[in-house]
Amino acid sequence: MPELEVLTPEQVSRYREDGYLVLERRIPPETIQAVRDEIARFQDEARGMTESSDRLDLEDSHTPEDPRIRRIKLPHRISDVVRDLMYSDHILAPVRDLIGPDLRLQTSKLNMKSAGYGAAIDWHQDFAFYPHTNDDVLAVGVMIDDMASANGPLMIYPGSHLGPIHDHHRNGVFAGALDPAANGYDPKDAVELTGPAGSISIHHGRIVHGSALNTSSLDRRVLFYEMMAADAFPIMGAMTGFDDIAEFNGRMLCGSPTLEPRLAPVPVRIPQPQPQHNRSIYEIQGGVKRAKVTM
Ligand SMILES: O=C(O)CCC(=O)C(=O)O
Repeated sequence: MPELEVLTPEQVSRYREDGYLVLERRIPPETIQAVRDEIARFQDEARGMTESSDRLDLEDSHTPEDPRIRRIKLPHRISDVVRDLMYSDHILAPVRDLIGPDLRLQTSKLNMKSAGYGAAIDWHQDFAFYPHTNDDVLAVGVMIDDMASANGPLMIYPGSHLGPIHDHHRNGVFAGALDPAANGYDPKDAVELTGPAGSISIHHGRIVHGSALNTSSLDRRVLFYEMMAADAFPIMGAMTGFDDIAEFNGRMLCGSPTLEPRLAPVPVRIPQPQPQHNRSIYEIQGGVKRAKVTM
């Protein structure tokens, strides 16, 4: 095994077995505060808006007078703070220890899950949205607020990243959600990824995960950076943009790109055909209501 930068061999083994890790207080408090300040800027932008834009995804209950953002889309493109954090070793060093050294960005998003109404996300596997030639694919979640049972933490089924990619279709169309009961998952086996603000979670692209509505009085904002080994190439039909090789390689986070995909025997389902409204997971899952995420 190459020398590890920040993780212990035990943490690496645990990630391989369980499919997730939580690293407490990994991001400096001043950086978390800077992200909160950026969020306040976007909240001002949402005032007066009547529908979602390519920057802000609005809650169904949003009104121009009472702005409610569900998600800030691709925040690394519209916030230097979020972009600098993405390229920092706070984020990349532990990921390099797991799937490095060469990493490419899939996407970034800041899920707001605001106090009182923040939207739920149904159970799903990220790899069902963007299957790749190998599964060195993961998501880093930066906890911008303390994340506890009460405010809708991310929940996962440990070890589910070693199983199949489940059916995320409904009526012959990709619906972005799976039915946990029909696939043998018992709610008592779900684990909540909690921690103080500044902690990060890392979850495997194949792990079954979701989160409940936030009915508490505490915000639960998580900034996700989703990424993969540079030799994981999207499979045709995956929800991964591919304009051309320059744009593809322009998403490198560290290390070197390659033209030689690594082909691993991973389970794959193609997320096609796509639903009519597919601009975000909320829209895709909104077309279908299956098992709600509850504990
Ligand atoms: O914000 C969450 O709790 C879940 C995020 C997620 O799984 C997603 O956005 O794909």
